[in-house]
Amino acid sequence: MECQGLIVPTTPYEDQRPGTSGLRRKTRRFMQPHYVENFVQSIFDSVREEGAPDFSGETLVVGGDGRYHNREAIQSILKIAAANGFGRILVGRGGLLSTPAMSAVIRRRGALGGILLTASHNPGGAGADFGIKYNIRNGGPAPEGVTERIYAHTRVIERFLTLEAPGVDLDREGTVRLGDAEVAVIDPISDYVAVLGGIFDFDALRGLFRDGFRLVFDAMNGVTGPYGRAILEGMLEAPEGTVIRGTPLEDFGGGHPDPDRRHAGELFRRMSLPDAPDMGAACDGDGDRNMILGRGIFVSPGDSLAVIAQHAAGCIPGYGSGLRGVARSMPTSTAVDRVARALGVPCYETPTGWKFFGNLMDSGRCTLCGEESFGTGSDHVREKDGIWAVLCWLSILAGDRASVGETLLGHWRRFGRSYFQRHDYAGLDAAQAARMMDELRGHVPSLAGTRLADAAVRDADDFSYTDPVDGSVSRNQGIRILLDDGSRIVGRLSGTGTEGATLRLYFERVRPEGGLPLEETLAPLVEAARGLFRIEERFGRTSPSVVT
Ligand code: G16
Repeated sequence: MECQGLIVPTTPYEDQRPGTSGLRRKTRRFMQPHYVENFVQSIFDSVREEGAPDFSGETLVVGGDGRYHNREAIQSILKIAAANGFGRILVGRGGLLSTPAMSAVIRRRGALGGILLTASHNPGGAGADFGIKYNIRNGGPAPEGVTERIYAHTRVIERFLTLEAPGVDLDREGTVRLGDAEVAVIDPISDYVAVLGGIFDFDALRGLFRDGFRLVFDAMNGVTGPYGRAILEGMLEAPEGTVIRGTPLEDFGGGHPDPDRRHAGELFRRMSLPDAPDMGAACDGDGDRNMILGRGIFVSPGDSLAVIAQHAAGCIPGYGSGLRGVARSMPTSTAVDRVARALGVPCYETPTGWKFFGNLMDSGRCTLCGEESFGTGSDHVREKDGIWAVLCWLSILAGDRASVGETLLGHWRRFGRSYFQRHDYAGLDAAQAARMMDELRGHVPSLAGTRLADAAVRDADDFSYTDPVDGSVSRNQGIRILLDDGSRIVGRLSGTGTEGATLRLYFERVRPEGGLPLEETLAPLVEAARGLFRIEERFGRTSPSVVT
């Protein structure tokens, strides 16, 4: 395609600092003139400055979760990337690439990086949310140092480069030229399947379904629909209809594509019926989060990580030689720590955000990682991976010929149980919430040695993390109150919201027995946190907006 290169003058937007996972804002914000262009040009300017001055021999990958504005954003990113000199640009057919599939494509094709259009589990639509995330050469989300440099560029940007050219047909696989760049529209599934094929025994999983195992997989009208159909119903021969809400929709059918009790209500209902399937699972809009259910039983994300770690070497060929280590984000339950101890492998505690796992995996320190926010994954890619987690559970159930409930009970019997809950207070005044965190930061260290919720406070601080690989330090990552009976209260502000502030409070109490009532077991910790955070006094809230 003959195209005219353009240098377009622009002025900075003040609000382009990426959060926990990329830049997330209201879709209408992204639809303002040059909003996408400024951010994308800032990504390229910062990468160029960091030692990749010439993009002509480099590949860039582009794709998204299919939400409203995905295609428009992709068309403009293709032109900016071509104008900035990329030799080759790969884009998922239909503009689709799940977040873990993006990671797989970057790694398999040796790309410089990728640009993902997603606001993950946040709703989609003109009145909802949109996001842009940059992934680096290892396939993982850009670390903080990189996102801060991108942000610095957004503050001073004066121009972006683009081309005057017609749009690329995103629905037809094949190669076209855009200026000097070759743009290839690729199958969004095959690289990802090739990576999973190196880990799982697909024959054994086919055998499970052949023996009548019943799974319901809720794709929540997000990007995993086509992946679920191809992998579960296609390759593994699960019956047609195993995948529900399998068509990606721009507004996710009007719901939040967030795999939890509220938003996957139909799946919960089915799993509580007398003739419920053997297993239920759901993924979020971009396919990196997952939820696992058994008959009438919910597997908490912390337990899911711990169970996968416990069984990986025995049930999943890709981990047959054992795990090098495991990692979890700080608020995530300590269930996996106990498994790591039993396996004799290290367990790392990182701040919230998958990007913190990248260095641990790249340096061979850890194999499995997970977060309380419904994320589990391994070093096969550098993102959390919803369908991978489903295949892990299927492999464990196929290997042990046990149900989800039996597997979980067996785990609790051996390792004890982390009773765990997260309480979210959404839509708080952001300045007031920041003040609260500042006050607590000053106050909590003095709690050490005092008594709280029937136990002594062993330690209390604002979590700070030193990356063991590059020595970078991330401070102010959340208030931790650690009790001497293993219980924990954690409080931090969400980094993914698009309006006001959300306070997340996490409660964990470890007990040897598995069958105690959850709410009652955690009640003393909840009560203590109420006093410490003074939520009612500060915000007039008497109960959380969401309990997970
Ligand atoms: C993102 C990050 C996760 C993080 C989660 C919650 O998930 O990738 O690492 O745990 O946000 O973050 P916060 O508590 O700051 O809202 P996703 O699935 O939204 O990309």
